[in-house]
Amino acid sequence: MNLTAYLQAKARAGEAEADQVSVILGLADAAIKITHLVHRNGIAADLGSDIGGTNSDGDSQKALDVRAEEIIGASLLGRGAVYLLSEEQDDPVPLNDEGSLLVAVDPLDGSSNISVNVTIGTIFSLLPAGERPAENTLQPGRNQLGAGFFTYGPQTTLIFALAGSEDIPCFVLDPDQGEFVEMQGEVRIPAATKEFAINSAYANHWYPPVQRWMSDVLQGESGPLGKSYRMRWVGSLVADAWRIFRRGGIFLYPGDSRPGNETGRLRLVYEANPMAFLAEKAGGGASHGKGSVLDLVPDHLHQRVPLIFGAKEEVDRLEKEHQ
Ligand code: FBP
Repeated sequence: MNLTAYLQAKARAGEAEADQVSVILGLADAAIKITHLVHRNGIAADLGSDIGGTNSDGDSQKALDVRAEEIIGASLLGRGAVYLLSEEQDDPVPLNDEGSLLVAVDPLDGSSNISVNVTIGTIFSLLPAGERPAENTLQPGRNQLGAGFFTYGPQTTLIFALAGSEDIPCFVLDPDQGEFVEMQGEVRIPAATKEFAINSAYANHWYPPVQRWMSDVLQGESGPLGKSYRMRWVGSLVADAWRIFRRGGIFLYPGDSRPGNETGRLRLVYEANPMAFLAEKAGGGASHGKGSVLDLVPDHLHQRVPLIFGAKEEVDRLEKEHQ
């Protein structure tokens, strides 16, 4: 089944609102255009090169960060979203006069991987616009009406979930037909895992709870957890997350003692909330160490948060270490 047919069926079943269908189809159009750019990277220009600017978080912007955001903004015109909240912008960007949604995006996640042909992606979150959309931009992730992400890698893929539906469908872009088609297999994150994702280069900066957890993990079969683990770290949240939603695992980007990283690196609104929404729907956990990410009320749009998500047993173990 293709994405359009899938969403139309969900709308008929009362599991998706018209604006949600329209916005996801708009984002899918944008993802097809971004895929085309990614496939042409290095032919006319290096889209991973710095363009000299920084975004509101102080990150240097790559050419593709900017192009991806422009494409997404254009693809959402006339599609039921009032504002675009973007990791690349200080303030909400007006989209349409009418609509029931706010759309938060990380237009291009994994910027450091653009130039080296490693999977990157686009993350999105749908929030209710309410009566006064401009005053409604700082909502907890629990309010999300839908969330998901695209990966641009060996394949362009899409995973999303809607608040009104139990399903977590995955789609792959069929390059012959130029449309997203549904993939086989149910998305469920197993409670137990032997695979973790963390950038261990920062181990000496981690706080004691994560250091204790990692020490147990690294002791393998002879340690308290009695099993040997594998490590994976792509350096693109979308790529590590896709793997976890397809085959399980645990992801951590904790806070650490590096200046500016005390509360983590990933953004609550653009990165952590969408992943947490999907993880909880998929039977996994999503925590900032001391509770669910989805219960945090952002105090500003670019707030950073420690993020732990995936296998429930490991999320619970990490929360115990934080008590
Ligand atoms: P960008 O917002 O610059 O794309 O960075 C986000 C991110 O790439 C995540 O996707 C990834 O998990 C993390 O940064 C990698 O960070 P580090 O380089 O510290 O391992």
